[in-house]
Amino acid sequence: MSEAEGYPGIGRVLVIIPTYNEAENIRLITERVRRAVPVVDLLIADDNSPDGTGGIAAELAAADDHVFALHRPGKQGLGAAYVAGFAWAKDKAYDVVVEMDADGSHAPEELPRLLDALRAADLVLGTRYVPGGSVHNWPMHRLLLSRGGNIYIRMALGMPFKDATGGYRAYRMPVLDKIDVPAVASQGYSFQVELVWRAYRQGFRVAEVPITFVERERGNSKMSGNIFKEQLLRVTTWGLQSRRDALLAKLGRRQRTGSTWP
Ligand SMILES: Nc1nc2c(ncn2[C@@H]2O[C@H](COP(=O)(O)OP(=O)(O)OP(=O)(O)O)[C@@H](O)[C@H]2O)c(=O)[nH]1
Ligand SMILES: [Mg+2]
Repeated sequence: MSEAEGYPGIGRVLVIIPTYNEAENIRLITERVRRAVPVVDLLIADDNSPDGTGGIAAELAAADDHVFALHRPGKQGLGAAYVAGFAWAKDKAYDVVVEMDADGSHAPEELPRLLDALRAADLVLGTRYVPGGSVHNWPMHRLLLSRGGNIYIRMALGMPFKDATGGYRAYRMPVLDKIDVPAVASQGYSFQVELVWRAYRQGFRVAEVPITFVERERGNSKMSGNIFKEQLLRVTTWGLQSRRDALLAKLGRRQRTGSTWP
């Protein structure tokens, strides 16, 4: 298959890496992506990082025609950076978009596993919590928070997925078209949850593949207590809304048919 046709059976793939103060990581992750899957393109979406990540991204883009940089005016959160990156991908007619962190937590060497699974799916989630998946160098409290959060999400939303908060995934473009990305209100981890939730409700095929998640070794985390609270609040609201909608639909059906059977 020629390079112009992209990844075999999948098409043209854009990996989006949002960055905020990732000067210590961005070169290495770019090299790793380019080496692991030479056929994909890469977009670094930087929020005018004070540590100069944007300048490094511009250098990397100038040196390699598979690498692009999107310079944004200031820190607006992970979700907003992805929304802008998705629009960029749509404009350039990519078939598939991949989300990946800059800090090395998501191994580019595992990207073929996600892309291969996308041949039989519309959205592939890289999942820490299935057999073969793992988390390295996380303190126990962080692991418990993440696993507990995912159990809560499964119960509240009735989705079967083991890792709805993860940020290593591959979307076919029609999924992003259909789920009205600009309307996604969440930031933080709930941005990731909201995207799966919207795709699942639209009936898209969602697959999970195991990944090896490694905690960042360099640079600072942007995770905060507020991000966790946002997730809890939003997931609870969506869960209640969806139960209300299901109930109203059932009542409407009964009224129409005159049936009193559930
Ligand atoms: N453009 C942009 N990128 C961001 C923003 N916040 C976080 N990121 C990037 O999003 C990715 C994930 O952020 P992290 O700080 O690693 O969040 P985390 O993985 O929950 O935290 P750690 O476990 O400490 O790594 C990284 O590539 C960040 O640079 C933001 O406001 N704007
Ligand atoms: Mg991280």
